[in-house]
Amino acid sequence: MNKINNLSKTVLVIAGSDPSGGAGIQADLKTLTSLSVYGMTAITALTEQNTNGVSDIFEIPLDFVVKQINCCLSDIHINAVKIGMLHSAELILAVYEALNDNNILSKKDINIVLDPVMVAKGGHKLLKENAVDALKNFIYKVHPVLTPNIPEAEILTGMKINNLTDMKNVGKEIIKLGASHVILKGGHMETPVMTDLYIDDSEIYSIETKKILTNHTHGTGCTMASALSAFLAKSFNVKSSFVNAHKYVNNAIKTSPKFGIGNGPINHCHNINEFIV
Ligand code: PXL
Repeated sequence: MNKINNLSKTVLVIAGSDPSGGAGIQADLKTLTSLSVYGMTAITALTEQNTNGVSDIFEIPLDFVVKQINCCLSDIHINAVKIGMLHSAELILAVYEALNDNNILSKKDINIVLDPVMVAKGGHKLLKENAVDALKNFIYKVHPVLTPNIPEAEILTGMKINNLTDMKNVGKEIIKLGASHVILKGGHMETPVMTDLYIDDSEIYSIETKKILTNHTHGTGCTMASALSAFLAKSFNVKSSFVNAHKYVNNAIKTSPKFGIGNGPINHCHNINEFIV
């Protein structure tokens, strides 16, 4: 017997495009779909990239990013927002104003996940250096669920991370910057066991996993944030969403399809059953 999947929850993704399909908007939509959540997108930038890295960026004009946000929000209800690549201070402000004008920021039941994307794996800057203050201002005003990796957490706080204690301290500092919750991803640590942290204003919870030795991890950050937004959209609390999203990403890394000659994508479809007619 076929099980019919009734879609009811939706997420608006505000992020950049990765034509090679492993990161950005493409990863977000695959993740949301595989977790049975309806994704909508406002594209902030087109990147020229493949598994070897980003070689160019075309910024979508601000007014057109705002138009994409407005046309979605004026039509279809949303349960969560996922924000990725925001490239400039002007865009960060425009996105804030668009969410505010559409009364999204005052709705307590709509979680906003902000992945503070700064640098692509090959080193290409996805956020201009002079935009970090604007991003901190956004965090202060919006109180998002923030999902930094270690380099991003260091830039946001000006603190250095060398070990797990540093990670915990930096995470608590990011709560002081205004994030409601921090999911601090430990993948950049050179240790055999990798720790990802959940931090709120009263608790630190960690998930440890054996580091998977692979270079097929392109788009794990985007995927983690969109998986979180999917579970939040389904009304899981932030901690349970973290546990579920972590499991989803871990299994996606373990089953990566090994595409491309560089840093390949992960398997966003690992949880989808074969289509049986
Ligand atoms: O993972 C960071 C990221 C976010 N958004 C886009 C990207 C990347 C990394 O390459 O291309 C569009």
